[in-house]
Amino acid sequence: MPRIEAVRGDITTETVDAIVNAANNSLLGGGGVDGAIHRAGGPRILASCRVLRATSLPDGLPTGDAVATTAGDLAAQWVIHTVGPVHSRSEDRTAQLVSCYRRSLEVADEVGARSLAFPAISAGVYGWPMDDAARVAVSTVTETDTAVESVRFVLFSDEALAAFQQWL
Ligand code: AR6
Repeated sequence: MPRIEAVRGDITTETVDAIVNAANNSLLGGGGVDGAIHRAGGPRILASCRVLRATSLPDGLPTGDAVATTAGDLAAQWVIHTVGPVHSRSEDRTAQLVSCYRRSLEVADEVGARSLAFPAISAGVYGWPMDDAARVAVSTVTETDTAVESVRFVLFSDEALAAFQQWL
C-alpha cells in the first residue's frame, strides 16, 4: 500500500512523477482541474491527447478508464487522464469512480511512476458529494495493489481537505 496523504493546494505545481487529471471523454480539455492542467502544462499535453484520439482512442476515453500523456511544461513527468462519472441521484455510479482510481494506479505502474497526485475526481463540475468522493478515493487507493509508493490527494479547498482527512 502506498503512503497516503492529503494536502490543500494546486495540483499543477506538484513535484511528483505523475499527476492525475479529472478529464472528460473527449480528452480535449475542459474547465476545472482539466483546464488548469492544460494551461499550466502548455500545448504538448493537448497535442498528445490529439494523437491518442487519432490512434488508439478514436471514440475518446471511456468513463472509469485512464491513459497517460506527457506532462508538457509541468514538473511532473506524466499526466494520467481519467474520466469520472457524472453524479446521479437515481443511479449508483460508484463502481465507475472506483475504477478511475484503480485504473490510474495501473497506468502509473505501466509507466513506472512511483509518486502520484490525485484531485478529487468527479467532485467539481460532475457533482459528486465531496464527503463520498473522499471516501471512495481513500478506500480505493488503500485497497489497490500497486508499486506506487506515494499518493498525495491535492485538494482545492479547506472543505475538500477536511473531507479527505476524515477518511485517512
Ligand atoms: N488543483 C487541484 N484541484 C483542483 C484544481 C487544481 N488546480 N482546480 C480544480 N480543482 P473538476 P470533475 C478541484 O470540476 O468534477 C472539466 O471540465 C475542484 O475544486 O475539475 O471530475 C473536465 O473537462 C474539484 O474539487 O472535475 C470535465 O468535463 C475537483 O478538482 C469535468 O470538468 C474536481 O473538479 C470533470 O468534472
